[in-house]
Amino acid sequence: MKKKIVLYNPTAVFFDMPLALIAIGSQIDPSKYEVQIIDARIQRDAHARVLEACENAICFGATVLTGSPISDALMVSQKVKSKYPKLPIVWGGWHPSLFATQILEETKAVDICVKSQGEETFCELIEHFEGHLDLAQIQGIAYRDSFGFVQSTGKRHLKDMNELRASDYSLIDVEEYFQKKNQRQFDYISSAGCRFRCTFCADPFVYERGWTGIDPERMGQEFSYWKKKYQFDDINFQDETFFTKRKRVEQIAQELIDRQVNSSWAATLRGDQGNRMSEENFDHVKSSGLRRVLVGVESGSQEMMDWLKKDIKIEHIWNTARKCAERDIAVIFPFIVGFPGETDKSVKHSLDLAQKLNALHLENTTPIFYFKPYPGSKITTDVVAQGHQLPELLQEWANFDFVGSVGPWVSAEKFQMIERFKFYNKMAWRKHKLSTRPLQVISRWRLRRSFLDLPIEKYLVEKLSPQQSLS
Ligand code: B12
Ligand code: SF4
Repeated sequence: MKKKIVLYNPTAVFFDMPLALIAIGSQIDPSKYEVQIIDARIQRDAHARVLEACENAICFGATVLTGSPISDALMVSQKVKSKYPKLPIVWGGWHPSLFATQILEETKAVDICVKSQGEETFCELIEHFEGHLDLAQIQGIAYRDSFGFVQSTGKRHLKDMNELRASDYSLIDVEEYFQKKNQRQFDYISSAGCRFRCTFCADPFVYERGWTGIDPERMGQEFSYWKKKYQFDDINFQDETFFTKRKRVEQIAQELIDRQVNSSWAATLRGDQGNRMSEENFDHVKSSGLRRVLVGVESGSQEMMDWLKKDIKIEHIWNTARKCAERDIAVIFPFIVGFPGETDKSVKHSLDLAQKLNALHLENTTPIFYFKPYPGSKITTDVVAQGHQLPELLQEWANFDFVGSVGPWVSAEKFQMIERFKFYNKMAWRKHKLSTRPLQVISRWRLRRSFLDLPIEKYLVEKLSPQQSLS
């Protein structure tokens, strides 16, 4: 009988495929082990299923993001620990990558934390569970030694993704994700890490500005294979910065065309990258199916952008926006407001730019987030040095990003104004049915006059269709 490895994805509000668990699970020799992925977003009674699956398993692993997934991951790990005290419990993902030691010092429900890229580390952990390798020899982990002290091993350097086995999607029920998403959208990660240095982002800390990507030819082969099996009609690239290498992206586009994958696709693009791409480059990716890009703007103030070390000029954003609009490529332009010390003028620049980008192309969206000092970033390190208190306990981290908690850098008044702006900006610049056209007219009128008082329309719309929050 094959030995079992149980992997868990905690609850969350979107239904992206659990790429981290697929990635690590795919490295395990299927002739020796059975990998079982349980996803609390998809499967009912997920905790009960985990407890059942862990019978005779050799380890239980969970992927954990900062925020509400921590609560669920902790709860299920505690249940597993109390039913199977000898079963090793491993956490990996962004939160353990940042707080490996803190987690192990707080809870006995977790035995090992994996930091950063996890494929090779997880294989070595399996070797350890089989008695072939010492934990101290495994790079990129924290663990409790036989005296109960938390030990941390050295950094594991980024492994070339082409040397890893391809992700095996048969580890999950792909059809269930299509159903939940309400579209045959295939999630895929083609690279790990990011070369840039934005000071609000954890990536430079976790991946040390390293980057590795799968070769286009291998991607082409994978897509042909999965297309035949799953008949997807959209690919959602989850890479941090998909367009990192322009030539590579061109080759990927050509693979999609040559292999007749016949699928639209969406990915992340930086403003400077879009600015550098020629009109021909844009035509090419569009013809291969590009339907949407996500271009992080963060701020409409050049001064703020420079402070964030985005290494992007506002004119780059405009050039990218124009090239996309001309080809009917939709763009998500996320903004962040409420950085420590951010002035009202800077926030106003952001709201103005958001409105203009929306007006440029009705398929554009401009979500506005409030700055939260996510761990691992330069700004967070700086505010902590100035006395800002970060959460310490896991439960505090779990409550960290509840929507509506805006941090100390946004007053209640400013929050109210921004929320109203978000509503009217959305209503003003999206396609409407005839019945809701008056709402569009009112919203544009309000924005023109910067009149956000008495937001009756907002109240009514939100009463009739409440939004789902992220955490
Ligand atoms: C998909 C996604 C989501 C999905 C989560 C889907 C899920 N599985 O539950 C949704 C849409 C829900 C989401 C939400 C948010 N996300 Co998000 N998201 C991503 C995204 C784009 C891809 C994640 C992914 O699948 N990566 C591919 C896999 C292969 O990589 P990986 O997760 O890093 O896993 C590797 C290692 O970490 C490790 N590993 C991971 N898990 C495990 C488990 C074990 C046992 C082991 C051994 C190893 C291991 O091995 C893997 C292979 O090397 C990442 C960016 C990115 N490219 O990673 C952001 C990212 C993870 N998200 C982020 C943020 C900030 C958010 C939001 C706060 C966004 C917002 N503004 O509201 C929210 C809230 C999160 C929450 N608290 O619920 C941050 C990280 C924050 C953090 N510290 O946790 C990221 C890194 C983006 C960024 N650069 O800022 N997100
Ligand atoms: S915000 Fe995007 S581009 Fe900047 S460091 Fe993070 S992943 Fe890289």
